[in-house]
Amino acid sequence: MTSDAQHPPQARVVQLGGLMPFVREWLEERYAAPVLADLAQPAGVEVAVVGGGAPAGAAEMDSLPDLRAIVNFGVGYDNVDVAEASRRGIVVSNTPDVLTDAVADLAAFLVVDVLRGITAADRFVRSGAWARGEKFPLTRDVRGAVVGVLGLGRIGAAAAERLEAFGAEVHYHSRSPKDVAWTYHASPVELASASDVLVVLTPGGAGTEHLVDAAVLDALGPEGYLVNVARGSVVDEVALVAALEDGRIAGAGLDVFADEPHVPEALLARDDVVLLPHVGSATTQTREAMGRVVLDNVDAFLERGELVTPV
Ligand code: 8YV
Repeated sequence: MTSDAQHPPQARVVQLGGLMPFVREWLEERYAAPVLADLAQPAGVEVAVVGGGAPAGAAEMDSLPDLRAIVNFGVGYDNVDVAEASRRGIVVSNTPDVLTDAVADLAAFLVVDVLRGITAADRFVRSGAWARGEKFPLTRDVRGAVVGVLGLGRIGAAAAERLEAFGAEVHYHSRSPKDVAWTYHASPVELASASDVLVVLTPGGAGTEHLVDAAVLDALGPEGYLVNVARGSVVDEVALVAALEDGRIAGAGLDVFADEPHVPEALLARDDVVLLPHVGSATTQTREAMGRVVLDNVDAFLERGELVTPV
């Protein structure tokens, strides 16, 4: 095929938003994949790659008449309108498994942090309080704490194993009981009332929106902590801020928010919350592994019309 600046080769792969620079480079090198805005000729594009929660909905699908696959960089795909895609015969993939350990690590770290006050203690030292002779308050053992995992999928189970190694007692709620030794609760409210720390690890999307509401937070209670490494949409953030302000829960560890990268002003000032910039999978090794799953899906789809990790 010949090409020049006026007649670039017909793209088969396009980049939608939210992709990390190294993934964009890989897509450019391997498939000469342009970004949607630079696409000269939309006809013929079969695969769209998206990441970072950027939308892949009806508008993006409308602009790509020959689209047949959406490849998502990320295990969560609430940014993709899967129902609309399947109506159009478009298949969707994500990046499961390769990020399980990194996200489960971060979930466990946040549980340890909210109980032991690690980042709060760091702020205490930096503020000069220790040097002034103040004493950092006693915290709480992880051993013996009841950790309630809300959503016992791959990441939830991996987080539970880590927390068990710390001596925590694991309880969980999922749509149905699993074949595990941990204690099942039939609803999020029941799980929260049994838990010292409630760890949110469900998928995002309409099915779980505000699953953690004021009633769940009240069930968690004034000694209870919330940890969320799933999606901000799963927690009613207004109810969370109110519960913290009223002392109806003890604190929170949050890696995800309703309107990222915006964090409610009220949370920024509080010492009883740990705030992270959505870094559950953000290690070099894990992000590269996710990138390779993306390429495997694009390759498999272009070669044989199949995805390796369809949702
Ligand atoms: C990333 C994530 O923030 O995989 C997910 O669902 O939330 C994270 O790994 C993001 O998707 C990377 O683009």
